[in-house]
This record gives sequence, structure tokens and C-alpha cells, in this order.
Amino acid sequence: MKKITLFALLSLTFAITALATDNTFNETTVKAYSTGTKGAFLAGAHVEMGLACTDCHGMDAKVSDNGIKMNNTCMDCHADMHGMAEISAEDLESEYNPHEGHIKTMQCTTCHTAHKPSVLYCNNCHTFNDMRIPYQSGTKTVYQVEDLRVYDDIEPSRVEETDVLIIGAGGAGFSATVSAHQNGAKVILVEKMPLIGGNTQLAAGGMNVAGTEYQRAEGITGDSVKIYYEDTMKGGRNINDPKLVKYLTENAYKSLKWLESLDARLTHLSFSGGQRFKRVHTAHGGAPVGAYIISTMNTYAQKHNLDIRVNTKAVKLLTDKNGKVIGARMSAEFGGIYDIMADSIILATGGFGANNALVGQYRADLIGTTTSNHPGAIGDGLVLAESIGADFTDIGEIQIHPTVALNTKILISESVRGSGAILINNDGKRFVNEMRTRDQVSAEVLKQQIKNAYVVFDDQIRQDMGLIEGYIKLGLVMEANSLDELAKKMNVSAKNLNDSIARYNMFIKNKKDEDFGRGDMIKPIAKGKFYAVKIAPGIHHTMGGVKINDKTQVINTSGKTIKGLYAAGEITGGVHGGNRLGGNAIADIVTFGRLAGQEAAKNAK
Ligand code: FAD
Ligand code: MEZ
Repeated sequence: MKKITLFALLSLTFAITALATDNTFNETTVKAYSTGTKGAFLAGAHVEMGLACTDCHGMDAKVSDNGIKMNNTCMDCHADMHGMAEISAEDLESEYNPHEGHIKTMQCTTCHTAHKPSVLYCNNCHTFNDMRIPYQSGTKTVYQVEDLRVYDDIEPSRVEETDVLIIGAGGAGFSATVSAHQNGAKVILVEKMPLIGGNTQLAAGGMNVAGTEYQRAEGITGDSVKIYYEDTMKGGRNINDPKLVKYLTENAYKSLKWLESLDARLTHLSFSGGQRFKRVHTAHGGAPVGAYIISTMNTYAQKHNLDIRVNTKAVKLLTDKNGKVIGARMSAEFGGIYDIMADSIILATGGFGANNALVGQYRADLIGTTTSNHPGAIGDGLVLAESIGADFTDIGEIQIHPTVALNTKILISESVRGSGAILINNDGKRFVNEMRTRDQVSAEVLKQQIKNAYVVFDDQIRQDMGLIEGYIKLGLVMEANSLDELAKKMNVSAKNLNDSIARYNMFIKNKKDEDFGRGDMIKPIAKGKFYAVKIAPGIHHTMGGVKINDKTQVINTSGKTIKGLYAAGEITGGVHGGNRLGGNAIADIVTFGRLAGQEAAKNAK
């Protein structure tokens, strides 16, 4: 109880003092934020430079969690991200430019917080210890798992209303938001992190679709929805929900076309393990898919002035006496604690790969294992859903991805292997069909000496996959003019490495992998330079989650739908069964996200 009172007090005090009672900034408020401890931060520095609070907050002193509005205010005086990248390039202390990253919708306020110490958001996944930011304290924010029960007894400071409330601004949440809006609903999209995108922002490989014109242009004519369905079920060890897989595989093409209607074109193809055809579609030149589609959908949202709030965490689902979900409580950086009532609520909060304690409850063997996930993937949505009686399915099915750069959180995309790279162990030898499913390849890596291995490729593959440039920039890639030189850098036997690659190239020529039966024998590794990245498996995807039907309605533990509640994306279970095929999550989040938006809008009418 003590905890609740203190927390409530802190959140509300902040909101109320910033918004002085007459909705303007009075002298006391200005003083509170420009002197003393708080004055040491960015806002204080702005006041010292002669700016007024209203210069950033507007004349009505309205504080907002709409990150875009706040960022536009920053850009009234400063340059946009591109311009800032040019400015910081001139004065770079670090090897890395903080304004030039792979996350395309990073906002000024993601790192530069006005009334608190600024943070280097990138350091949640990277270790750019020589990067500097003004008014910083510490190097990163530590995202703690919070006990959401503390919000049960807190009185909201206000109540808002909308048709459809979407919780979580990753790919599923954005697809649902755009789709609900296209279907005539008034929407609010809330995101707890200081930026949009979730795990979707990190997706590098692509999106599975069968039977496309892009496949046909590459001479792939045999693929079909039926084969795609069979591959997905088999890859998932046949424990997937067949109805959901049917919906996914039959509608992935429509999702691709829908993305095209928003101006995202996924025309580049690669393979992923367990698929009989090359059907992973990504952006031109093999550029990462996730940042591209988030930025596309965000452009739609900005164009239509949709209400998107960052730093706004949903902490409780609100129900009526019949158990219908009628709204959700928010805990927001500026907005404090308030309720949003809605006819339909969509849970799109993603998975829990970054919550090692929760992962460990289902897979004790994964305690302490690194993850490729963003720091917000901790499973809040599951807690919210469970509190109102939602059922879960396949919750213990957790995917480890075989190739996370050793001792980092950086995923070396399967599309690199899908474009022809091979895996080499610490003896300099191949040890697996690199394109088996992820659970199988991970198991083989873990059987190797010191439980790690190398992804090896050449210049031809580098040219094919634009995302490799990012790994090189991050210093993850060993580079050599010959295989002998590469072997030396990898600390493996040069003879073994040369022999393994010569044998692999012979298999390609003969179109048959006699050692491991790899089926996608596409390119020899022959065009120097040669490259290697040291890797080990890491927690990547949580296949299980909230149980839904093929209209994305959430099912309770009695097998009935929970009225008013929908879910889509990695928070749900059933689509991927016991093992997700690479490229199927993006297909899932866009397909079921769109459906959730459509159904939620229909319910709101
Ligand atoms: P997310 O994108 O994670 O979005 C959920 C959002 O909800 C997050 O922003 C989170 O902060 C927010 N949230 C959580 N709780 C709350 C709350 N209480 N209140 C408000 N907001 C909340 N899949 C593919 O198919 N192809 C790929 O190439 C691919 N590459 C990948 C690469 C990496 C490095 C990773 C980590 C995953 C990759 N995946 C890929 C998997 C895929 O990206 C994810 O499964 C998918 O993007 C999940 O989408 P989502 O919208 O369900 O969740
Ligand atoms: O679907 C994925 O998780 C995927 C394709 C990841 C990757 O290796 O790029």
C-alpha cells in the first residue's frame, strides 16, 4: 500500500506541477524546473539561454506524450535528425554517430529528456561507451519489470474516450492502428517506450509471402499458399493452430499489397530455414524490413494526424460487470495516471524475450542467455490479459536464434545464411545444414566446442545483403583477402577452413550437399574478400501467448471470447507453434494486425 501511495503521489505531482492550475506556467513552476537539481537538465539550460517554458510547451502550457508534437517543437529551433547527423559528424568523439542509426523513427526526446538526465538509448543494446550526450547521467536506462498490481488502487486523474485503443506501437499495433483508421474508427495508439517500433524496428530479414510476382521474376514458379501452409505447420512441429496458419498463409499476399498501398515495396527475396522456396520478402537491396515498414506506417499516421503517445504505458485493463473490456489505465511520463475508455481494445504489446526471469520460468536452460530483443519485450501484455481471465497457448515455446554476434545483443540475420553464408566451427569445419529450422541449427551450434561458431561469407553475399554494412560498421566482422588470412583471424585451422569451403563449393557445382543435405545451394564462397562473424544462439522469439480466434478476439480460460478485447502479433500464441519460421513474424503482425484493426473498428460502430 505504501508503494502505491508513493508512486501515485510522484506521478500526479509531476503532471500537476508542470501544468500549473490555471494551465499556464507560473513563476513557481518555472523556478522548480530551471533551478536546483531539476534545473541542471536540458530544460534548465534552455531557461538559462533566455527561453521561456512556453517556447517548448506552447502558450496553453499543455504537456503532451505525443512525441511527434514535442519533436516538431525541438526541430523548430534545431535541425531534423538528418541535419543533426551532419552536425554531429563534424564533432564526433565516438566512432558512431548518435543521430545516424538503424532505427529510422528515433525521436529527439528518445534520448534528450528535458526535466531528467538525458540517456543514450542505443546503449540498451550496444555499448557505445565513448558516445556523449549533453546533460547525461549514467549511460543507459534500465527497464525494470514493474508489478502492475500497484495501479489497481490508483484513482485516474482524468478519463478520455476513443473508438479503438491500441496498446503497443510495434508492427502489429501500427498495422491495427492504420487499419482501424481506414475502417472509419477514431484511434489512440499508446507506446510505453520513448520511441515507437518495438522488436519490429529491429527485424532485418523480411516477410514471408507465397506466390508473388517477385518470386516469379526470379523464376520461382512452384510456390503456393498450400506449400507455405505445410512448411509453417511442419516448422512449428504441427502444434500451431491450423485455423490461424490458414488465415496467415492465405492473407500474407494481401498484406504485402496493403503495405504497397502505403508505399512500402518488399521486392527483394531471400531464404529462411525450413521453407521449400525463397519466399522471405524484404526491401530493395536487402535493407532491413522492420524499420522500413514502421516508418511507412508512421508516415501514414502523421499524414492523418493520428493520436500516438509514447512514454505511455498501459497498466490495467478495465472491465464492466459482465467482464467486457471497456478501457485501459495509462501511466504516462507527462500525462500522469489516466484512463482511456474505448469500444475495442487491441493488445499488441509483443513478446517477453527480454524478460530473462520469465523466460527462465519456462526454460531454465535459457537463464542468463543473451537476447536479440528490444528492452521493452518483457511481457506486460500477458500480465494485463491474464488479470482479466485470458487463456494462454504454447506459452513455454521460446525460440533461440542460432546467430547472435557473440557477447552482444546484435542478431546476424538468417538472411545472410539465406543469401549463401555458411557456418564454421572452431575446428574450421562445417557442421550443419545452415538452413534447417532455427531450433535445429541452434541445437547444433550448442553441441560445438565452446558452444559457438562463425558465420562465413564473401563479397558477393556482402553485396547482396545491404544489412551486412551495419555489422561491419559495428566492428563485428573479421575481414580478410584470403581464406588463410581469415583462418588466422578466426583462430581456426587454415587447412580445415580451405578444405571445408572447397568441398562446399564442389557441392554447389554438383547441386548436392553430400554432408548435410542443404537444399538452397545458390552461390559458392569464392569471391574474396572473405568475412566471418563469431556467433552463439540467443533468445529471439516467444511463440506462445494470449489465445485468439481467427478474428483476433481474445479467448478466456472457459473457451469464450472476451468482449471488446483483441490481440495481434508476438503477444499471441498459436500462429507459430513450437518453432517460428524466419519471415513469418512480419507476415503475422501485418496480417493479424490489419485484421484486429478491422474487427475492432467494426465492433466500435
Ligand atoms: P513489437 O514490435 O515488439 O511491439 C510491441 C510494442 O508494445 C513495443 O514497442 C513495446 O514497447 C510495447 N508495449 C509493451 N507493453 C506495453 C504496455 N504495457 N503499454 C504500452 N506499450 C507496450 N520477424 C520476421 O518475420 N522477419 C524478420 O526479419 C525478423 N527479424 C527480427 C530481428 C530481430 C533482431 C528481432 C528481435 C526480431 C525479428 N523478427 C523478425 C521477429 C519480429 O520482429 C517480431 O516478432 C515482431 O516484430 C513483433 O511485433 P509486435 O508488433 O507483435 O511486437
Ligand atoms: O523472422 C526472423 O526472426 C528473421 C528472419 C530473423 C533474421 O534472422 O533476420
